[in-house]
Amino acid sequence: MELGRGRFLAAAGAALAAGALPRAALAQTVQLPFDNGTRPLVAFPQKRPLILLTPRPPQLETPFEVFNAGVYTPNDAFYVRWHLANIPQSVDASAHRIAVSGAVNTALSLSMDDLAKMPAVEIAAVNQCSGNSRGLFTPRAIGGEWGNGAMGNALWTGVRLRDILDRAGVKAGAKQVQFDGLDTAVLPGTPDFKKSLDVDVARGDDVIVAYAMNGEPLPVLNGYPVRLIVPGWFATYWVKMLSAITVLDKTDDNFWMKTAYRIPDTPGNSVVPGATGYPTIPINRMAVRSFITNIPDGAPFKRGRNELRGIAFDGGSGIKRVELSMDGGTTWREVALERDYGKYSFRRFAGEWVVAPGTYTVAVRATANDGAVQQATPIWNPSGYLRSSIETYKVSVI
Ligand SMILES: Nc1nc2c(c(=O)[nH]1)N[C@H]1C(S)=C(S)[C@@H](COP(=O)(O)O)O[C@H]1N2
Ligand SMILES: [Mo]
Repeated sequence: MELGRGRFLAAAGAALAAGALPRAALAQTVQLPFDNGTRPLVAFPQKRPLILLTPRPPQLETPFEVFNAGVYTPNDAFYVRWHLANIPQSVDASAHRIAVSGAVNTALSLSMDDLAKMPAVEIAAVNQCSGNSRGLFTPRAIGGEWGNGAMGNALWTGVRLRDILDRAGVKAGAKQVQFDGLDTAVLPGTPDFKKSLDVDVARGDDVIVAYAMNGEPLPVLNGYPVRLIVPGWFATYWVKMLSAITVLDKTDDNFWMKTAYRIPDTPGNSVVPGATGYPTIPINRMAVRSFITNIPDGAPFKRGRNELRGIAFDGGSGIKRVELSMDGGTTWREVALERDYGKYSFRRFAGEWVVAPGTYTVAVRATANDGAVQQATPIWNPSGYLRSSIETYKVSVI
């Protein structure tokens, strides 16, 4: 697939780097709810205008109102995050191959046609960046200052990774499975982006090599023609433009596993700012979260009957309960959950509230089927990962 306006990425990148925003971008900005949170809206290929964090590598956030429009995040609104600046601007799917090698009995080179001949599975799953909501960390954490829109929910179609591994035959004693994509670093010193999963995780029922997203080919920026989907786990493992699957007989010690994307192995994965010397582990499953989707922060509300709508999700046990509070979390009221699209999907909810004029702090709290419940006090870690505390919204009723 050719990217429409093939050189747009590079051109937009160069223009933005030079400080000259495309004209369309100047018309509209978004204010994320933290210091230095003013961002332009910029349309990249196959994307509607999204909130620009960085142009090269592209990091684009989904405007939050998109999550109110439907349970699935449309492909053209789906957030984008890449680490390395050399991203193919088009990929010829007919020539694309996934090399399966390492500690296997038979090395494979799989074409898209090969994948099409294997049993297909479909799964609704939330893709959330580890650093989603990092901009809300206090004190601030180092990294891209995302609002809450570095996430999305899609229906993914593909083949089970396990079926691919079984075809190759994983050797006894294998420890991890490593994934690499077509993107490369600009500078020779920058480590290539590779991620690994333990063999038992990689062989899970729901881990798929996906060639469709919401019933369509993946947008190039979301990994066309094929990417890994690890439902319930943070998106750092969801390697895009997947080109190599390597079975390792040891634990992966590449930069992106050993140094980056690690969380404190402490209660709640939280530490006191400035702490050192604590053990860390690779980030893994997502924590339970919920958001209201139909009240932008600070927006006026009408007196009387109002509907509050939102979404909740967790790391794969599914949502058991969602509660709303109009008094900042002193009293809570359970609301109705809408249709269940599966335990990895966004779960929508809706509640009615009759309110008198005044100012309110609306809060939302979800409980997952595994018993985890959102807490009022945010966790903290130096990379700004895993935000999952109760979100609150200031509402004035006039
Ligand atoms: N090939 C490749 N895959 C990648 C990345 C990357 O830099 N290169 N980034 C990962 C991270 S950290 C995130 S958050 C997700 C973002 O997925 P999206 O751009 O489809 O939203 O892609 C993951 N897969
Ligand atoms: Mo990420």
